Amino acid sequence: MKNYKIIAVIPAYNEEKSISSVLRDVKKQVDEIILVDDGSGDKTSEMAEKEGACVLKHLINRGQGASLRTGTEYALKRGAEIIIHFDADGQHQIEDIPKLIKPILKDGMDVVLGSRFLSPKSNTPWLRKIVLKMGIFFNYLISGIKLNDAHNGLRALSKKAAKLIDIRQDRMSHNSEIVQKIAQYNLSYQEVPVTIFYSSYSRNKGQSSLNAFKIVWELLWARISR
Ligand SMILES: Nc1nc2c(ncn2[C@@H]2O[C@H](COP(=O)(O)OP(=O)(O)OP(=O)(O)O)[C@@H](O)[C@H]2O)c(=O)[nH]1
Ligand SMILES: [Mg+2]
Repeated sequence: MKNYKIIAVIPAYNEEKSISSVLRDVKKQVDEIILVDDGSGDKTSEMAEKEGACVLKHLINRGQGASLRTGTEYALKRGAEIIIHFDADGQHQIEDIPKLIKPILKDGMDVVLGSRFLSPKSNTPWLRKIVLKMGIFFNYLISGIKLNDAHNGLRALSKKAAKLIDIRQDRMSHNSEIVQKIAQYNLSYQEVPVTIFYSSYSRNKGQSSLNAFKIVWELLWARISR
């Protein structure tokens, strides 16, 4: 099982408060970590280097989607067989990583998506729950795929899936884009329960619920301007 090279790609924007402990934890579960510093103005990069992560830097802030694209491309160059997308803000749990990897290794799954709604331990705020349920419906409309969660940044991609899913949406719309591309390339997928923990830190830093409108617009625009 351990012959597979597993690389975690961690997008980070001004995460100096959480990054060291996240990296120390993730290191226990993967072979390598690629941290993409998305134009942070704080010590995110320095702290990540201290923890031994391979740090790639965007000179300006480009968004989580662009960071994942940068990191995923490099992970493939480094010979990753499985790529884990993991957030830098401490909301994801390392115990969930083996659950994401298993369906790829055991059943040859292409993509494994984390679902916070399949885990009773997630403490998702009510407004975020409503927005995410709308996101689930939106993803269904654009892809025909009905999931239990939307916009969950914790996922695992096989090498094949990572090569096919070239993320073009720089900001938060990449989550829906990934679902759309799973359908487009007819990739196999599975959802597994993962716990997303909303702390006061992540709530203050995290996304505004109004971003949902921006995501819908960005994806519609991508279709119109194609
Ligand atoms: N906000 C933000 N995060 C970024 C950016 N680039 C990379 N990230 C990283 O992307 C990850 C997710 O960002 P969040 O803003 O927490 O998004 P989220 O977890 O989907 O949303 P919440 O449910 O509100 O926490 C974190 O590890 C961020 O550090 C960026 O431009 N803006
Ligand atoms: Mg977050």
